[in-house]
Amino acid sequence: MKEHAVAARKRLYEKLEKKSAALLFSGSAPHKTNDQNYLYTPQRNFLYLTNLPEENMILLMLKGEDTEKTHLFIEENTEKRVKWEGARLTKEEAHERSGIPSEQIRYLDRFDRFFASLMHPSGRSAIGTPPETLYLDLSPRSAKSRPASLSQTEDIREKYPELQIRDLNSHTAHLRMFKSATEIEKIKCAIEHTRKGLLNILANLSRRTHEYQLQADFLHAITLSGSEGTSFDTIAASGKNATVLHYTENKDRLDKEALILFDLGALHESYAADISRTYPLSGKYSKRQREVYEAVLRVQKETIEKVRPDVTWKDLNDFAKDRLTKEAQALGLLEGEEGIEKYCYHTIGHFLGLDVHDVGLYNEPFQEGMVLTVEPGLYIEEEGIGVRIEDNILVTDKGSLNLSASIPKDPDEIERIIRESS
Ligand SMILES: [Mn+2]
Repeated sequence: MKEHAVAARKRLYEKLEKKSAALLFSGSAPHKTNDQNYLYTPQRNFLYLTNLPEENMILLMLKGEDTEKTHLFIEENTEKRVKWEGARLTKEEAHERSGIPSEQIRYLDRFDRFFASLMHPSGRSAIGTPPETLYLDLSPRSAKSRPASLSQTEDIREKYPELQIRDLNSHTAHLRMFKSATEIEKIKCAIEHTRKGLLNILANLSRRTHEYQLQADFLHAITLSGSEGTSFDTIAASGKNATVLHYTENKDRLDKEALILFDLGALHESYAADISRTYPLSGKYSKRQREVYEAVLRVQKETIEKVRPDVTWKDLNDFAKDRLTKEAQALGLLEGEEGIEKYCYHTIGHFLGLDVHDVGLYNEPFQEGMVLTVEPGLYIEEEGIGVRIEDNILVTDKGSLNLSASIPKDPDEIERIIRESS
């Protein structure tokens, strides 16, 4: 994984302008209540470039006329911190994990002075050519929120208004679209945890009474399997709840006649799986439930077949929408060609990686090494039926590979597994 980070930095340097600096922060856990914080989630671009999943670090990548030098700033271990929170990585450990030379790793309190001498070099302390361009991660978390790195660099931008600020994100998004063999292995591990979680759900399906219990069955199994947790809030949506796309309350009592839709995933070393399956709570799909389920399954399989290099997201979305329209007509939901948005109100999929909805250039044709989800659904509110089936697909040189093919989705197999475990 160290090799992966070294290679990622090398590829990023190729994209940066000469006489520039890229500045990335690892972030810190947001405050929750009183003296508690939320669990820390590593800032994804920082993690990608360093392999260091730790709070309060700064990465500074300097590109001169013909030099490239990476500097890292880390927190110093204090006796109190070691006793209360555990030890931070030492310089040597940070070097081991990131491949950044030890002599270029300093403590955080040195950062301001270091940056000042970079900008205003004077003989002895000259670090290199002063950068003219400063790349920051300017991807906003939402339309309303301000990118975190803007706040974190306020001071720098005030002191050095001559620095031209550029967004690093289009470059990192482009790099992160293509998964290395190491990354694909991690996604496969995340999928394997998820498979065990879903099998544990199936094994307990007939004896649970509430949605949250099945959510717990999933968490239990993936934790035992070695996953550090879920890649997003588990959706365990029975009956009509399945028609709410991001239903995560999981509080309702289970109606044995209903279907339950799970959209969930485990993490493996910060890489995500994202799988959806829809099971019959009675252990057997009713005639109508099976009709709808098989319609979605056909569309899903045919859409996966379409994934190959040079196909675009638009091609895939258009294809799936046409197929869903035909299926909705056959199910008696639609009469003409219009109106599928009533029964399927999301797009067919997204890139998958360090982020569940991973970064990437959604207008570019697929190429080998990309990983994406294919997840058609039909949501019939008036019938209390919501079905979504989602797999994780790797684009290969000539076609694609379904990385989650081992997670059962055939309706007969699902019924058999429930029957055998009840
Ligand atoms: Mn998804």
